[in-house]
Amino acid sequence: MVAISWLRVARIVMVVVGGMSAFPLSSFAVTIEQRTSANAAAIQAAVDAVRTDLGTLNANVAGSFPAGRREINWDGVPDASAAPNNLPANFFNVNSPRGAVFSTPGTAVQVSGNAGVAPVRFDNINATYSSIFQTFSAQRLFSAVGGNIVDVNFFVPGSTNPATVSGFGSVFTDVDLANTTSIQYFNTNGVSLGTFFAPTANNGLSFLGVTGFSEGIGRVRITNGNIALGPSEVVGAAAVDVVVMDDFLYGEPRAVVPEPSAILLFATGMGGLAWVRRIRGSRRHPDEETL
Ligand SMILES: [Ca+2]
Ligand SMILES: [Ca+2]
Repeated sequence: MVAISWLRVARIVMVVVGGMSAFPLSSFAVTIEQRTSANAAAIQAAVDAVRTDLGTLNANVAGSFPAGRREINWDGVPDASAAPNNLPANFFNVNSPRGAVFSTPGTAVQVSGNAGVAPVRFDNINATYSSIFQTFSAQRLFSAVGGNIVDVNFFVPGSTNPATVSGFGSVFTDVDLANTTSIQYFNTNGVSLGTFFAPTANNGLSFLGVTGFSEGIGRVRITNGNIALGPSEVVGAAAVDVVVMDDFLYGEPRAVVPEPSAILLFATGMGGLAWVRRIRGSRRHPDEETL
């Protein structure tokens, strides 16, 4: 075990110009907050900075607030929906409406157990895991099962109406390999807005949060390490990196609907086009070529 204190503390403000391979869309500005260390207190400032970017914490109720953010720390999930049981994919849109619905190319998602009830920090899957995973918020963590990818799809909380968020961040634990654990952000058309990597912190906590996109985020894809949790995954093996998640922070999910101003512009444009065609038609000479 390597004791790691401040490996990297960075607040990076990037203005990304379209055409770069990693950022295929038009120009946008992003604010990246990422810090890593071996204890929760050291990433607190980065988490708080992203909280400030996203706005005030909203209540866990149905419907959208005009602004602010939502959070999931997993800790209030009832035992019946925690390890060794899987978490219902829509738990945080139905049981506790926060507009986040999970899917995975694996088999399920799971929240870790509480002491005295079930093995903690995914020891139900591999008894060594509690020695490498720590919590940012005690006691529960979150992971995919049967895979290492989780997709988070956003909805107006408590509904099936698609929504977008203004930014998203996650705490990770035991990120060993650089450029491996990532969050990829997508717009509502499924176009990638960029992939960002979590910093490393062996046996520690990492945080990655990105805000400031020029368009809404309809989904994020979180890749945790390079392999699924499993009973035979050797902890400490150089090529194997198991990673799980703790707190999620994201902007208030807002309905995907055209802005009234956009509708007005579109209607005005169509009306103007029809007017031009009427004028052209009335002035067209019989020999004039038809457009
Ligand atoms: Ca937690
Ligand atoms: Ca790891």
